Order: sequence, then structure tokens, then C-alpha cells
Amino acid sequence: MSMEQKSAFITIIGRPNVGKSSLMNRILGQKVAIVSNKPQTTRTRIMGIYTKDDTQLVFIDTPGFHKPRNELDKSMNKAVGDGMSDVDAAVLVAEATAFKTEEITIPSAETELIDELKRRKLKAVLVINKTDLLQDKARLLQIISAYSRRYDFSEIIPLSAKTGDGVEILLDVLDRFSKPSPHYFDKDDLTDQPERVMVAEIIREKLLRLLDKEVPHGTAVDIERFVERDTSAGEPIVEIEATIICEKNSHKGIIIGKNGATLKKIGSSARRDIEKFFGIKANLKLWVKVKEDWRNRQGLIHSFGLD
Ligand SMILES: Nc1nc2c(ncn2[C@@H]2O[C@H](COP(=O)(O)OP(=O)(O)OP(=O)(O)O)[C@@H](O)[C@H]2O)c(=O)[nH]1
Ligand SMILES: [Mg+2]
Repeated sequence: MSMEQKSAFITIIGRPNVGKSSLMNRILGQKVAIVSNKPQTTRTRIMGIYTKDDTQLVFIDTPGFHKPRNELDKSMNKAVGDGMSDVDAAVLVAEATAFKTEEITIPSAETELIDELKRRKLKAVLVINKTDLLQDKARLLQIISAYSRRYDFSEIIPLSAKTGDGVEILLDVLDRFSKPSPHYFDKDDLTDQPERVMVAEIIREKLLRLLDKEVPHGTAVDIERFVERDTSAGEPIVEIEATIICEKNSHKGIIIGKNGATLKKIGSSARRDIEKFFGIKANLKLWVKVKEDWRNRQGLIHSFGLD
């Protein structure tokens, strides 16, 4: 271990769907957090570890901060607050395309997060994401000025997590928050998520991507079996059995689809990603079960690892 090692813990916060997980994946150069075009994709804190030379930046991706409607929402919002404890800095992610009117009005979930930054006296960088979608670049100046009136951000950085434009600038800025300290993780570590959790998340991403609005939000994935073995030909393979939990019988029917077609699609798409992530072949068996109103049942929220 060299004497010059530096580390920083950095939390990524913001409204749902602004691109927090996309940004973390882009920084890491690998997908460790699932992404979808639906809000509330991330449900728990997810660590992403970025090590370059002497510097280790430990990111904490958090669920989108939003008005809670059930017990699950409450534990998601709590994860945001927990993510802000014991970190060296925060990255608040906002969206360049969020403002439809001439005047820039900062969304209330963001002003609440800014109040929390103030309360904790936490250093923060504002990222204005999705600049690739912004037609009128002059708008950026107005957006930057509106946010800088709200908080004394260390820096405000427009970027695109999608194209990677501006991400290097962000990393240079974040490097300034690192302090001399031995690295907490091995340089090859990417995340703190156990393999089973990664698999459950990959399956949940497919549910979010292949199903309509209300159905995937009411799902959770339980991994019942996860075993690596060698085939008779001596090739490694991972055998996975998972249950998709949903809230209603009607949802179960939608997830399975006509003649099982939807479930098949979910399974093959998830299997491809699992094979890519682990670098070995995978066998995936999926079941669907109904657990009514599980998002309001603390015991079930706990058993799915969501608190
Ligand atoms: N065009 C464009 N789309 C982006 C960019 N960053 C993210 N997206 C898209 O925005 C959507 C939301 O991305 P996520 O990374 O899941 O957003 P999030 O903030 O983690 O969302 P939650 O976990 O629900 O809070 C996805 O469809 C992404 O592909 C960007 O820079 N440009
Ligand atoms: Mg996310």
C-alpha cells in the first residue's frame, strides 16, 4: 500500500429518473446499477467503487427522492438520508430538460434535498444531466444561475451520462474531495452488491423495461437458488431459480403473458445480461407469485432486502 492513497465517499442524490444510476455506471465503465425509463428504478443504496491510480472514489447511488405513497417509498426516501451520512460530498443530479416554462422553477423534491444539504453542511456538486437532449444551449446559463441562487455548490457541471460528455470534468472535480487514507476496497471491486442481489436487480430491470407502469412497480424478485457448477463438458454454469413477487392476480397474468410469452421474454433478456455480467453460462428458471399489498408490509419489505 502506497503512502499517497486517497479516498472519498460520494453520494449521488436527486429526483427519480434524472439519470443517477446511469451516471454511476458511466463513471465505473460497467453496469452495476439497473436503469430504466420509469421513475423509482433504484430501491436501495448501491455502492459503486471507482479506483484510478492512488484515488478511490466510493459512490453511493440512491433511490430517487419523491413523495412517499407506501411503506416501500418511505424506506426508499430513508435510504437517501442514510446515503448522505458519513460522506465527504454529494452529487445532486438534475435534468437539463426538466423546465418547460420560460422561468426556471426548481422542483420541490430538489429544494428539499438542497435544504438537507444545508442542514448537514455537506459539500455538493450539481450535475445538470441529459445535455444531449437540450436544443437551446443558452438555457444552461439560466438553469445554472437558478440553482446557484439556491445553494453554494462547489461546482455546477452540465454533462451527459448517455454520451459521456463532461464526465471527465466531474471526475477531476470529485478528486478534490478525496483525503489521504488507505483504500477501503480492492482495486478490482466494483460494487458491494452480492451476486444474488445483482441477479435479482437484473430481473427487475427487465420487468421495468418490458411491462407497463403500475405492474413493475409492484414487483420484487426473490432468488431461491443460485449455484455455480461445471457441466459434464467441464464448462462453468450458474443455475438460478427466482420468484417474481407481484401484488395482484391480474398482474400475475400480465407478467406471464399469453402462453407464457412475456415471462419467456423477461427470462431470456435477463439471462443474457446475467451471462454478460458473470462471464459464464446461466440457466434461469422464473416463477410468479402474488403477495397482496406487500409494499405496505414491513416484514415482506424486509425479507426482500429493501429496508
Ligand atoms: N438522453 C439521455 N438520457 C439519459 C441520460 N442519463 C440517463 N438517461 C435516461 O434516463 C432514464 C433514467 O435513468 P436512470 O439512470 O435509471 O435514472 P435514476 O435517476 O437512477 O432513476 P431512479 O433510480 O428511478 O431514481 C433512462 O431511460 C436513461 O437511459 C442522458 O445523459 N441523456
Ligand atoms: Mg437509479
